[in-house]
Amino acid sequence: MARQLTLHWSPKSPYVRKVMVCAHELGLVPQLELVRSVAAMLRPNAALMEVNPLSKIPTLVLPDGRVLYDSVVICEYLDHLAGGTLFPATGDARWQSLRWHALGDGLLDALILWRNERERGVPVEQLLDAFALKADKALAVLEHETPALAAAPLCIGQITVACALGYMDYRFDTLGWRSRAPRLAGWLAELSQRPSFKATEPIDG
Ligand SMILES: N[C@@H](CCC(=O)N[C@@H](CS)C(=O)NCC(=O)O)C(=O)O
Repeated sequence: MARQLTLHWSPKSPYVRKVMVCAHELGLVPQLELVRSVAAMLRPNAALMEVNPLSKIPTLVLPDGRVLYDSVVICEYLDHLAGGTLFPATGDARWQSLRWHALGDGLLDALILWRNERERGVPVEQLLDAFALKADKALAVLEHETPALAAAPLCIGQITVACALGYMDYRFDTLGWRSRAPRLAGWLAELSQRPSFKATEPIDG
């Protein structure tokens, strides 16, 4: 029996979800010990900072004590461990999947900052507008690229884009993005049927 990997985890974090979707796809969930860890920008978590100075989740502690972060590093480590194909090694498929990853992750970063800003007593309207514009433009690109997203074998790119869209549904349900990106919505609906996505839907609590 392989030794346990300890994952600092939360059911709400979209970055953790990326890791968990990869773990499900790769059959590695039984090797993960999930430690519920609270990570909030305004409240650094002293226990978490013992292993990750940035106080962020996901953080993965290996059996020999080495620590990995951030989410894409952990995803690639798991893929390597399982001999998976979620990170195409060469060629156009590699650059395509890494660019989709960057787009999905960048969208997530903007959504998280947007949420923080809108919850401040007096948000800076210019920032709110800028985040909304970036999300809108990212959706337009993804809508245009939906046929390619659907045609490519599942990799870190589609997983990250889908986690970003899932986070939009979770925290920005009033945005109504589906009417602006109907093909993308159809693609997400299909991908969301996979057990890896069903098992990792964000939940409060
Ligand atoms: N780039 C990081 C982002 C991780 C991240 O920001 N996670 C959030 C939770 S969703 C967090 O830990 N926030 C705490 C903080 O920013 O101090 C990754 O991909 O893992």
